[in-house]
Amino acid sequence: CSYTIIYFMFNLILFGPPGSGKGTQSANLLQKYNLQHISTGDLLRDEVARKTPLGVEAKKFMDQGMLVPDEVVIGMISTKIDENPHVRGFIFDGFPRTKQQAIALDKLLEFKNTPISLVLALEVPDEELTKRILHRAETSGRADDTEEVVKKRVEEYRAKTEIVASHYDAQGKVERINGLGTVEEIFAALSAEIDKVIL
Ligand code: B4P
Repeated sequence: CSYTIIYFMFNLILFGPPGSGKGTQSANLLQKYNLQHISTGDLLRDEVARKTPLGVEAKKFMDQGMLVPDEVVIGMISTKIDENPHVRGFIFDGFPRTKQQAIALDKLLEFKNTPISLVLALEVPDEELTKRILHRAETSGRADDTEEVVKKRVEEYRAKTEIVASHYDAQGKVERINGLGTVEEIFAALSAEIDKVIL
């Protein structure tokens, strides 16, 4: 795919319920816009696979479809931002997932004088989320891709994460995107919103 150069710091949050396509779309967007990807899900799964103390603790929550405690996730993000001082910007995928995480992220970025530029929120109905994740379960090997755990993950999203969109609505930064359609159609819709901000 073609490559778009961004000339100023650009920080994007890709937001949406579990299975809405955040991971899928991030992979395409970071190539197109040359941004650094930060996925808390990926970072946590890496800690779990390496059986670090953080991973052992996080696994207890993840296997039940619950959010990992804020202080663990915020610490991880802070380290990751510090490890990448020279990037054009970040795609935050699956973070922030609580209001506390959003407040912490704003503070971390304020310190660097590079606030969130845009929040793209993927909207997908619950039945479709379950269908996609159970389809992924056939090959993912993820302990949290079962029907019971997916139900809990969606509940956690509605109870604790949805509110993050209001936090950024108050800053006028949220664009809602229909997350139903082909991966290419959704990628085009997301790119169009980014281009409005950067071009
Ligand atoms: P994540 O790794 O963020 O998991 P996810 O929500 O399932 O991923 P995503 O929305 O990216 O779905 P994907 O693109 O893969 O989190 C896992 C767990 O980690 C959480 O439950 C929590 O315990 C913990 N965690 C992570 N971040 C945290 C935080 N900040 N705070 C606390 N805890 C945290 O898409 C799913 C499937 O749909 C794929 O199979 C894909 O191929 C398919 N798909 C994508 N787009 C499609 C389309 N357009 N049509 C059809 N299928 C599509």
